[in-house]
Amino acid sequence: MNLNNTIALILGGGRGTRLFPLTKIRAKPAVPLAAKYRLIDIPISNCINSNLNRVYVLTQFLSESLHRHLRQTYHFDHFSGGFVELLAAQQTVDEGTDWYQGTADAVRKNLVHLEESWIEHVLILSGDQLYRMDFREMMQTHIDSGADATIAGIPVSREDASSLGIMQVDDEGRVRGFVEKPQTEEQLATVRMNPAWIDGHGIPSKGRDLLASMGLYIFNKSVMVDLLNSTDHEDFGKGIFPEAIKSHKVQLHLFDGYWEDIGTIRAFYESNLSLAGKAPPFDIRNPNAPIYSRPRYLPPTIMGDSKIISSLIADGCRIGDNVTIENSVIGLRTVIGDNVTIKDSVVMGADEIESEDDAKASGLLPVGIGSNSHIAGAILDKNCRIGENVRITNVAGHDHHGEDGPLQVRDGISIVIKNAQIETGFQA
Ligand code: ADQ
Ligand code: ADP
Repeated sequence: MNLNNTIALILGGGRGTRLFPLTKIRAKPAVPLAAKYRLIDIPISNCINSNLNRVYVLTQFLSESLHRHLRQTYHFDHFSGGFVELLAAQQTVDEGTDWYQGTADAVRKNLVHLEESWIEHVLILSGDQLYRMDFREMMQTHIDSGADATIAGIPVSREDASSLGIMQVDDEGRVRGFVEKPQTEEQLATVRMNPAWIDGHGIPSKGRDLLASMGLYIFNKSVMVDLLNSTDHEDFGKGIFPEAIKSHKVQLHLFDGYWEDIGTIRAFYESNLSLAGKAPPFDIRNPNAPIYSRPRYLPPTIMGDSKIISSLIADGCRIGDNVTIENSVIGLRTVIGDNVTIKDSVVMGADEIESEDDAKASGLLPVGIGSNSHIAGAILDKNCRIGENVRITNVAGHDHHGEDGPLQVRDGISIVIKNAQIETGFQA
């Protein structure tokens, strides 16, 4: 199976409110992930590892940093015809009327890019999920079943169902019912599966009797264009997909690997930390399907007499003496002073290695985490300047705190926003 007549459209994010404040000053696809990647590297790597190298990324605004990241990371031999290109709803971050109203609207506004006749299939992907999938297998399901559209689905239990689209399929795997984010038992009852069907397809159901949409679709191009042009649905999940199962043949592609939607602060935080454990559910070291990112030529991390337990440490860091880093993700170029404790935290690092002269000239605290500080249950966005003797542990037990300011709390997680400074001695 090859994907020579397929184009991938990656939905790079709406207003990004669920990942706020990480998306306050950057496009969602550019959010750093797993110490050295960005969210967008996951779906693009899946495409490349599936031999699919024609990719558009749909995003709300043309972010210079995202553009640079894509340009510097993904270039192909020009004889291959491959490209990864950004299609932005508008050119600036000012709010305006040109925002994509939803996922379907985003694709509808870019149909002009799909006109070339070699494009027969369109693969629609989400930009905020952590998983590894060979899309050639999904295409095989699509072709074998003769479907107009194929959707990837994964068995889930009741607890996970309310934030996902839930499908019901017939014996042949054709999708017959669908409810987007069911909230009530009555709604669930209309799409519940017989677990024996899931077991019968080689996937142990283990109490999971619901099939969730992973938000990944293959469409025959003409079908998708018709659906978009003949309706005004703004979203795939809420509008286009329910419409498609009524009027067309939509097939399930069953998947059972690791798959996480990381579109909320808590999911993003937990997925990052899960990668740092002894047996991570998602293997970033898989040599057969690597995750690609921008080559950076950084120096190795230098560490003093310190202790690291179950953590990811990226290149270019400087870590002092008597530091304890536990169950944490430490991003590129992070600087950590002496006697610092970092626990259950995601530290994104810095965009540049700051020289002492630059630090002095800036009149600000140096980039990094000052000596004797204690960070727990936190996300520190890039280029943070954390003073000495700072404690960020959310002692007050806030769940949601602050809409502005350098330190905010979301889903119980303290977040120091990008480029923020936290003064020496500060405690929260
Ligand atoms: P959600 O993830 O809630 O559910 P949605 O908000 O439409 O659906 O987001 C899908 C993807 O599109 C995300 O990557 C998001 O960032 C991006 N996106 C959203 N609005 C966008 C816009 N205006 N422009 C560009 N990109 C945009 C969907 C399905 C469910 C399914 C889950 C699986 O609707 O049925 O179960 O995905 O995660
Ligand atoms: P993020 O998207 O994570 O917030 P950016 O990619 O915008 O971060 O990087 C922030 C800063 O990093 C840029 O404003 C720029 O100063 C610097 N930078 C990173 N890579 C480059 C590069 N290749 N060329 C120039 N500046 C760069």
